[in-house]
Amino acid sequence: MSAWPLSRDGPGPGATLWAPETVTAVPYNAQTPAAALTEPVTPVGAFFVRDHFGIPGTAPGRWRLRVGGAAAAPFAIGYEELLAMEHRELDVVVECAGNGRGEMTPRPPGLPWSQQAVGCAHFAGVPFRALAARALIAPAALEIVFTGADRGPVGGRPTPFERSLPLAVALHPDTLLVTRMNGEPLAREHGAPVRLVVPGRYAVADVKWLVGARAVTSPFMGVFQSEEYLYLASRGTPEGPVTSVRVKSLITEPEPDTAVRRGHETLVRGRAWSGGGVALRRVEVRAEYEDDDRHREWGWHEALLEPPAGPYGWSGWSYRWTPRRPGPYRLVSRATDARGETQPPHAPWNARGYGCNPVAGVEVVVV
Ligand SMILES: Nc1nc2c(c(=O)[nH]1)N[C@H]1C(S)=C(S)[C@@H](COP(=O)(O)O)O[C@H]1N2
Ligand SMILES: [Mo]
Repeated sequence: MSAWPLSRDGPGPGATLWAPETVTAVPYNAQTPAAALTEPVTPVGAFFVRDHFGIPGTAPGRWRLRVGGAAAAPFAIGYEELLAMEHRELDVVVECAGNGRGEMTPRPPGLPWSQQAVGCAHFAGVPFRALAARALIAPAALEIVFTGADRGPVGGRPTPFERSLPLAVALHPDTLLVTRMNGEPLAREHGAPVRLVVPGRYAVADVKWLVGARAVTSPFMGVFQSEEYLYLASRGTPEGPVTSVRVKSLITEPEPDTAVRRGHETLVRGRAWSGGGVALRRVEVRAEYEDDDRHREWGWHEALLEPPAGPYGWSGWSYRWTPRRPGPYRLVSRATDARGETQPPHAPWNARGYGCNPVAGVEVVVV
């Protein structure tokens, strides 16, 4: 049973009614409200939604997943049969590669997300490798192409949402065909009845409304693989595909523009995560203020880091701050992971606005 209400069906007893904040109505794109980011597991009703073409209608009873391509024993599987297979459960941070784009200058094209196209969910799914084993994938296979049931015009041609994964990533035991999110059957907007979840990668890999998985023997060149979701320098030079989630943190408390009392302890709290299954090493907090028109900052202070819910979940953290002088302050946080990757001081600009993970924070007033 999920502890979280599904706002779609009306809240349960004592439930909070959540709703994502709409960014575009058609297709539906919405970000997680800041208040929901204080929850260790993001409620489904609050979870951000990113759709390129809109939500296709797929009834679980009619759903089939075709597994084939370069495989000796291609087959199709139905929902009931997939549900009966052994499931694995993982907490996973799902973050859009464009999260934070709205804060880049100049603003790259694309949805102007602030830093709320992110959430952490408790997923249950069947490792894709169990199906790959049954399909007898050819030894020459390089990648698996995953196909969603949604499609729309790209360059005048109807194009399905398709993404590929290198074979080794597709066959990793944590790459899941997800049927449940936070203990409930997958919601329509999150890919019902079945979606892919590739923990540690930016969420464009997590193909929703999954209907196909085919092995290919040469690199897949679909538009969402070879034209979109690339880090591009300002002249358009490709600098590699969007893959692993970059290290990031956010402050959830105090809320922006809160008044806090001088000489009193204020609890600063937030969340931090990294990608690729890499653990966090530390989170630091810094208080900045203007004095005689000069920018001043105190050093970084290490926050108390809570253990994450597994290798792909996020961690809560807290820091007790006692401000000494009145006036406007900016509180910022910085996470560093076990690889030594740390949040850069400024947004790492690229032409499409991906992987935006600078040190960021909230403004508060000390009274
Ligand atoms: N079929 C399909 N899958 C998709 C997409 C899509 O448009 N169609 N968008 C991708 C992108 S860019 C993101 S960020 C995540 C968002 O997942 P969510 O809507 O469940 O939060 O889904 C991914 N999977
Ligand atoms: Mo995304």
